[in-house]
Amino acid sequence: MLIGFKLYLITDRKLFADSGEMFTAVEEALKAGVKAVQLREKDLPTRELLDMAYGMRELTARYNARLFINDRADIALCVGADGVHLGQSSMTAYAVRKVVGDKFMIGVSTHKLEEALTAEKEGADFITFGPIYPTPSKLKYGKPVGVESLKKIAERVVIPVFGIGGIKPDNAKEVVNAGAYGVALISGILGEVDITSAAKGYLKTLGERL
Ligand code: 3NM
Repeated sequence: MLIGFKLYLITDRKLFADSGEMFTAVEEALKAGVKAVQLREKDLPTRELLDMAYGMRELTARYNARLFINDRADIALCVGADGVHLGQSSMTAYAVRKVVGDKFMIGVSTHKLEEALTAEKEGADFITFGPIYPTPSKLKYGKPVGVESLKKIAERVVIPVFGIGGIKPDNAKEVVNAGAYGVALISGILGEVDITSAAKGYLKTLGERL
């Protein structure tokens, strides 16, 4: 399947005073040319997450951008998202693929080769691999895996690999040079004061049309 984006923006409403501010920031990134957003608000009660997912679906659709919902295939299907992004404790890609069509995209977070190979075998359309570099919340994601291990992963899997974790303007090129198809990030865009220029910078590095 053609993925159609190389820059994968992930949300974190805790970077903002409220979720309205986060929507404004995501819209700025979409205006700058971001074509894929993952709604990742893991601690929200289901009903609130559903409401937010409807809102994000409406927003991303206006900019012809793909929407993924973290972990919750059910919510992704309910709001008409383009796909789900599964973690290592989520349902398996295999279980989800059995009940969704081929058009519904499945991304999987991986942190070692074995997880990457399993995700591919089970029908994932793409994976994230990381954390490549130290991240603001480093304890949550484990020790940085580095670009050398990214290189090994990219050589072994056929599906697109997005580098994730601590990706910033000065290291994005290195991630791509190591064989990543694209980059996934939170703070590199949503943590910036000038979201437009941050997003455009990554899109340019990735060779995306602006
Ligand atoms: N997943 P930032 S690292 C959500 O390694 C996430 O799977 C990771 O945030 C993984 O771009 C990470 O601000 C955090 O470093 C990404």
